[in-house]
Amino acid sequence: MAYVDTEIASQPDCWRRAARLAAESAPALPRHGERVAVVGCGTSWFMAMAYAALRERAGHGETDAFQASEFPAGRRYDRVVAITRSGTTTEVLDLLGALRGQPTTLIVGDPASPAVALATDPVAMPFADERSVVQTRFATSALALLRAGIGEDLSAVAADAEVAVRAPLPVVPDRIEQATFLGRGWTVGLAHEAALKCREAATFWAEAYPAMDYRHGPISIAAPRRLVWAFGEIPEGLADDVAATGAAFVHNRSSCVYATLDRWAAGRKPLDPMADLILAQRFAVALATTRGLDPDAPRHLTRSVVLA
Ligand code: F1P
Repeated sequence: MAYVDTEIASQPDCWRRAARLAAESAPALPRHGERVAVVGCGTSWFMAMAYAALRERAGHGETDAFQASEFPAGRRYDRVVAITRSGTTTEVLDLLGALRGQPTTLIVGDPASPAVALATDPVAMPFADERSVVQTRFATSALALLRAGIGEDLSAVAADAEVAVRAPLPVVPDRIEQATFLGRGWTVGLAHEAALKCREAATFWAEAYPAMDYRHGPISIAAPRRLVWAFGEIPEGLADDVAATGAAFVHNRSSCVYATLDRWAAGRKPLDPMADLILAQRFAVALATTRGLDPDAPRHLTRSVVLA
């Protein structure tokens, strides 16, 4: 069994711990009304995107997300939140160094990492750190912590995660040759993360777009034996448009492939999109297995990118 399997399965407990940690570390998290930027690289950037959309939608204040290297130098925020599992990613360390003297929250997996000393308000989540290079539980636990920090009750979300770690997958990996993930609002970040999991764990061709943009070109890729998987709300008519291409369509709220899952969810549906992401993580690992790959050890990738 790969490390990533165990790490994926532990997400329900990790999310509950993250929610408790949010209460304990409230002074370190963004305050109501603050103008906030959230940064990270790779998976951590995608979690930043999801949190930024959720926080702003919840009315807690303007919130932007940036890949750490693309932070607009000179722009002032009340607080910058950096997400990094390793605490060693060069672009994140460089940015925290450049922001010295300003309020910075760090959500980090390794409390002994160099990022900790660079932030004014570090929040460590060693319980969610991982052995696999491919991130799963740290990313979702960081998002769980941040969601709890804007007042969301994570208990139902963690219960959805219990379903998602055990339920049958909504699609059989070996019949699929390409996947496109879609989202709207905060689930755009989840869609990017799902696609990254397929690329990292399984060297599999996967793309991600805001759902409304899908018909502006990316739909040309859709075909039989290809997959479109949407998180959260979807635009009206999208399911029909995908069906007309012959591609498989997976969606928590409208797809017949979720019929089995609904039984597992004991009538509680739809699953929270973060639990839906667990299914996509498991899909990526299943793809890797189908292709004879070790999902813990992605090609050309290390635990973090440390630049010379
Ligand atoms: C960021 C990251 C990961 C990616 C790979 C390289 O790491 O880009 O998302 O999967 O492991 O590093 P971190 O800053 O969150 O440690």
